[in-house]
Order: sequence, then C-alpha cells, then structure tokens
Amino acid sequence: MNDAPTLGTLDELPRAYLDAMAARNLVPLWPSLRGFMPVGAPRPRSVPSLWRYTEVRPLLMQAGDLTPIEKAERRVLVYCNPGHGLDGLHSSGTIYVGMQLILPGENAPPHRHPPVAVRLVVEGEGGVTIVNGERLPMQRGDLILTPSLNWHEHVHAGTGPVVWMDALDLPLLVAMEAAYVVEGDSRPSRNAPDASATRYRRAGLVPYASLAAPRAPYPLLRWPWEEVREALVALAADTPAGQAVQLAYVNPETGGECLPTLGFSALMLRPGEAAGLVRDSASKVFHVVAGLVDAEVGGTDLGAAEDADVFAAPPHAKVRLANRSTRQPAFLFQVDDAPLQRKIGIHERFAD
Ligand code: 1HN
Repeated sequence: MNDAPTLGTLDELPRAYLDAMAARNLVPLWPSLRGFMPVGAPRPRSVPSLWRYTEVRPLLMQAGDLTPIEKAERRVLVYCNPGHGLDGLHSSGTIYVGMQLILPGENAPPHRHPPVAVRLVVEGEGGVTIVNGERLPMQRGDLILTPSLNWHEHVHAGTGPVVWMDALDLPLLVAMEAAYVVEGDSRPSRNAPDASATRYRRAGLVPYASLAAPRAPYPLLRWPWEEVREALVALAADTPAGQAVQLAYVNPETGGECLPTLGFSALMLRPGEAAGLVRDSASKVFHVVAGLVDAEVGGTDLGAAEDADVFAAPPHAKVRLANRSTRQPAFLFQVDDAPLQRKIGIHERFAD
C-alpha cells in the first residue's frame, strides 16, 4: 500500500488569508481532508456499546410515572452511541434505536413521517400498532414495519406495561435534512386485522391476484416471532457448525429487502456455539431476543448480553458471538444499513 502524503495544516496558512476565506464562506479542503476521508478504512464516530435491559427497564418504567403519554406522544428512552454523544439520537451513524413504553389505556397518536420505523416487541400483552388502519398485534419478538410516510399509531387495551424496541433510519434522514412529522386523525379501520400476515402466511406462496396487480411496496407488515424462530431452528439443520444461523426478513413479493434503507435479520446460535459474522461495511444494532451471548465487537469485549439487551457495531467492525449456554439456543435480531449501502453501491464484505 502506498503511504499517503501528510497534508498541509491550517496553522501553516497566514491568518489574513484564512480570514479572507472565512469572510466569503470558504475553507481550504486539505487540512480537513484526511479527517473526512481517512486512508484505508473509515474511522467511525460510533463505538461498540452495550445497553442492558435490566438497567434500562427501571428508568423506562419511571418515565411511565413521570411523563403522561400526552406529554410524550412516544414515551421512549433513546440508545445513544457514546461516540456520538447524547444529542444526536444516534445508536450508529445511520440507525436510531430506542425502547418505547405504553401503559394500559394509552394511545400513542397517529402520525406519519419520512423515516422508516420498525418495532421489535420486548414485553407485555395487548399492545397493537395500527398501520394505515391495519391492526397489528404485538407479541414478544414480533417484527412490525411502519414504512416511510405510512400512518401509524399504537394502542394498548390490555393490562400491564408493553415495551418494544424502535429502530429508525432517523440519523440518516436528519443528515438529509428530510425528517419531519405530520400529525393526523386515526385512519379508518380496515376491519381486516393483521391482513398482511394472513395474505403472506408462508414463504413461497402469495395471493394469486397479486401476480396480475402492480406490486404493493410493503405487502407484509408483521413477522410473528414464533414463525421466525421455527424457521431458524429448521435452517440450523442445514447450517455448518460454527456459523450463525441467519435469516433475512424480506419483501415476500420481490424477495428483496423489506425496507429500502435498513435491513433486518434473525440469528440463532446453537448451544455452546461461537461464530464470527462476516465483516462488512454496514453499521449494525443487535437485540438479544432470548439467551445469553458473549459479544465481541471490533476487538472490544462487551461481555455477556441477555434478553432484550442491545449492542451496536460500527461499520467495518468484526462481530463475534458466543452462546454461553450449552443447553439452550440463543436468538438475536439484527438491524443494519446494508440495504442502503447496496443501493448506492458501497456495500463491501471482507474475507477476514
Ligand atoms: C416515532 O414515530 C415512533 O411512531 C417512535 O412509535 C420513535 C423516534 C423518532 C422519530 C419518530 C413511533 C420515534 C418516532
């Protein structure tokens, strides 16, 4: 590899020259070029980090006491990557993750916005997300999509708290200066609860009429965890030992990613199994659905992550996972920005 030459710095330039430029909203590129374009690999601000649900939960429940839903709209504690500080709502450079609480009888009112959001249900019974009038029941581990600009609201007619993890491409849309929200009235209920999961019940089967119709961009909105888990267990029989079993959530009409910017997958580590994931250029956030997993990210040992714990992996970081249990499988959910990276032609996978 060629050594890149050291570039000139700001303090080598005359003050009057810099002032003359600044007065005209100009700066020289070369003193900051390497900072924006490091040689060989990106230098992410994001750092490997872990949030433990046992530490988050009491603070989230306290939010339920302190802040009524009317004062919050969405009662969420945001998982801020320490490399980005506490202001920018970054879990990674592109991914926002938070834990949302809704209490019985509450209603998180309808709105729509350009950022995409997904929910991964953590605990509680009776929560419902309504997307464009379609009622989607929320159970532990279920994945629910709220695509860009689609109306969505959350209601809870059950008992006890309901908690889910939200993942959005908010940092990306903030960088694009494209984030805003429209508030509105509830969409008329379509009286077809969970219709998308009914129509796309099984992989490889689609409603016959859909072949003749223009494809809906988001035909499936909810993946019940029970079915994802079963599919992982089945795929484990066909996955070499020492390799994580991994399934991608895809659009059942196209077979492609189910949302344009963020990708979602489910992972299983068999009892006692340790596996390194293929290192790639995407940033990622992992959520432990069930189990006890040792996580090493970019050479940093994050320790053991258990149910509902979340950890972030910067772009290009190697991720190693090990199931601590020799009896039970461990299950994780992964969010990454690979779909966007693929679309703009920058996604890279590394052999190491
Ligand atoms: C949002 O709309 C929700 O609808 C949750 O539940 C979290 C964070 C930032 C911006 C919009 C929701 C959000 C959000």
